[in-house]
Amino acid sequence: MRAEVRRAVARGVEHLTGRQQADGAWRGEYGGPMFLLPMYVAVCHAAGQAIPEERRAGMLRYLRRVQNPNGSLGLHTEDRGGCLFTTALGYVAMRVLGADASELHAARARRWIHAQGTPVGAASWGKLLLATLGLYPYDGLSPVLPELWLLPRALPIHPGRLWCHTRQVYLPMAWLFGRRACAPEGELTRALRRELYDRPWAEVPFAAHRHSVAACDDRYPITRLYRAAAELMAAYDARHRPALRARALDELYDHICYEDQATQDLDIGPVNSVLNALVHHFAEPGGERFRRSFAALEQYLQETPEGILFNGYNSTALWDTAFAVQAILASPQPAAARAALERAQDFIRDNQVLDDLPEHARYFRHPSRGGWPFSDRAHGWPISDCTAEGLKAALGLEAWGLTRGAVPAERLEDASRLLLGYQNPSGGFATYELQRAGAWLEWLNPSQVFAGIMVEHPYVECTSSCLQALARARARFPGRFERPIGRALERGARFIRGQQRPDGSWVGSWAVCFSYAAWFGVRGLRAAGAAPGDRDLQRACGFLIGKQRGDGGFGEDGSSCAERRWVPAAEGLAAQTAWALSALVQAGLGGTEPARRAARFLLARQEADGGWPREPLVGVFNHSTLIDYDNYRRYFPVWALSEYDAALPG
Ligand code: LAN
Repeated sequence: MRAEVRRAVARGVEHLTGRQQADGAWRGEYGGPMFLLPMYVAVCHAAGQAIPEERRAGMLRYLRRVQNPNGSLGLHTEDRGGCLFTTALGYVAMRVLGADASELHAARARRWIHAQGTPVGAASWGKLLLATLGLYPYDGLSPVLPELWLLPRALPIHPGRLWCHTRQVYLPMAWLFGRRACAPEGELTRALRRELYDRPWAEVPFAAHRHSVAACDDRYPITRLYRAAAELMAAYDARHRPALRARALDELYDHICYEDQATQDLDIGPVNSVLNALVHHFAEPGGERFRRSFAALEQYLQETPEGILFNGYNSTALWDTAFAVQAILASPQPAAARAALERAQDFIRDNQVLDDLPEHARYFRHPSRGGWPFSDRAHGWPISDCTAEGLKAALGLEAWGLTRGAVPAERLEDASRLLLGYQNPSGGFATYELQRAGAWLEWLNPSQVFAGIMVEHPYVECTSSCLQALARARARFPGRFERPIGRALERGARFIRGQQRPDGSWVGSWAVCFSYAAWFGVRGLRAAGAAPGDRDLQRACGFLIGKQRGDGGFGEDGSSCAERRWVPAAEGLAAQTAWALSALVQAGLGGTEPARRAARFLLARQEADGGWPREPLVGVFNHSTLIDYDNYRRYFPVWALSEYDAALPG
């Protein structure tokens, strides 16, 4: 078997290196969420930006391709039931892109929208976007008050304490809401008003639908607390003082411009990048800020065989590259890919963030110096686990002997210090920032379709990555961080153990789901010093082995994340099997039958070109939304098989 495994790894590495890009990075398709492309098209329409013919065709092709047989669009491409928020926006997008109302796909979508009760039941983000297009009146919305940004910073409900993605999305939303920003009414507006609703526009009782939500969109129902807060805010909004509103809007605009500047107009994510462009259009139509902001959206668009999609981030470059490097370094013959590793090292080195942002505290930004982002330096928002995986890859390359292009020692130290600063009092690590408010703020989540978006939470995945990186940093700089890293490892391990469920599993948050979290849980504890025979590691393996399929593979369905339990997939998947296999090996079970069977499964699934087949989406965010990590099926099997090989006796 050993020879077979080695051949598979060699072919897998060759496949990987063949897909490396000229700048040394790997980047994967990052589609999945179904609200992104329609939001982009909405902005083009509101801002009067014509979409070139070829592109319009590509976008239409994509929308039709992902449309469900029942006519709906899902919250993500594999959500077969459908979602009114995305279907309503998707329908508008189809029409803006030139589809006739009578055309088959549009007619089907419209029928489905009507069957769900029309957009009065769309989740809140959908209503707000429709409002900016004149397709839903602002008085039918739950308020997004700009004045919240003027509250004293010490208050737990100040927006500066929100999870950065939510903060950055509700920032332009509050501006649009406060301004009642609305595109001028045209022929298409009037047609869409007729098509979307079941009675004449003037007769729809929108104000009574402020909290209405169709069953398909009511995935995380708003709480009574939020409803009460929304009613209070609506009462205030009806009597707001114009001078205070104007001051609040200025404050928001200042934060929006800061975010644009800090990210070269890319903005932290796909949603605020689209919304910020919309804000600039309404603030100064055709102005320089709009031009730059709108131009930056190009970087999110991607042409694929299925049509043109809007990616969930400006790229996956750093994350993919850090993992690809570690997978190749784990292989028996990294030298076969030496040139690829050198180029990857250049990319990793050149995309570390070197400095803190000016006035970062005033703009609620955590320090950045020494961090790595998910994508690249231009984007510039460092993340705890991206910093950790970047650091691990950098240290691995240096240790393997690539010293000429290595990340300078003081920057490795900066990264280590930044990592130490990300640890929360609980011992756990969150994503971009420290926890700034209690988890109770989730009770005020207005989104209806996402969970866990209000504040930072500590995650097993992030914690594990950070512990692994810190353990390596301690070895790299003897005596330098001995005490703080020692303490951090102890506290982090306690957090990971505390998160383990009685059945030995951990719930994953950023990929599907238990196999991903097991991979991190086991590696994190090992890095913090747990021996292979550790009871919690063995419990984790017991859980995994109980889920192994007859063919040796592991497969969990995307719904596992929302349901918080292992829902078996139709078949075993390469990435998930790789995570499980690697966890077994790291816990000392590499020589056992379950590990052998998992390895066999991966060997059998490998394709002639050395890669693994495209499979259902394995990425996720906020419990509900699946997202594509297209390269996971390329490097994780190589990595796991390499570890399996190294653990084989003899
Ligand atoms: C991402 C992408 C990267 C991802 C990892 C680094 C892989 C993870 O380990 C930590 C969380 C993080 C940073 C992450 C969080 C949620 C994001 C930003 C996304 C999945 C990409 C898109 C998504 C974002 C929230 C989409 C917009 C929707 C909102 C509810 C604001």
